[in-house]
Amino acid sequence: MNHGFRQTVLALVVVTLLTMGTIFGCSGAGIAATNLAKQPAVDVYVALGNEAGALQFFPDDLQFEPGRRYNLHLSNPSDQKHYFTAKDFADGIWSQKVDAGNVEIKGAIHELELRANTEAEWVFVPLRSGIYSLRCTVPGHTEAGMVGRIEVVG
Ligand SMILES: [Cu+2]
Repeated sequence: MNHGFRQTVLALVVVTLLTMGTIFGCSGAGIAATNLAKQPAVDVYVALGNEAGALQFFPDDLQFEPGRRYNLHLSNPSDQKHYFTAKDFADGIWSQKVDAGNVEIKGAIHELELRANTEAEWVFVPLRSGIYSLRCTVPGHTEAGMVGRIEVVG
């Protein structure tokens, strides 16, 4: 089985289990989540702004594959707060957790605010492909170009 095919099969299994859970009220989603949680995570690093105060994401173009588990390391090295907002993308993923400071947050996450000089890790599995927009919703930042693109392909 080639890699792409395996991912497709995995994504279908996940969707099927999620659907079964909905229809039968059983723990299909729970089973899927358990299996997905065991995959080693692919590390991805994104900085929100930089020390010089640039209103940009570094990098501003992200690619993920459905069915793979990612650990998105977000950092804000600047002296002002920034948001990582990608609501449509977040609707199509399974969020395992967000680790921020000494707190681990479970459940659906749609938006993260990173205060100056902070870091967070978002562990998730994309479930459906698509092209999504990313932006910082601090007033004026989107307009200044603090936007990005997230592509889930496969
Ligand atoms: Cu910003």
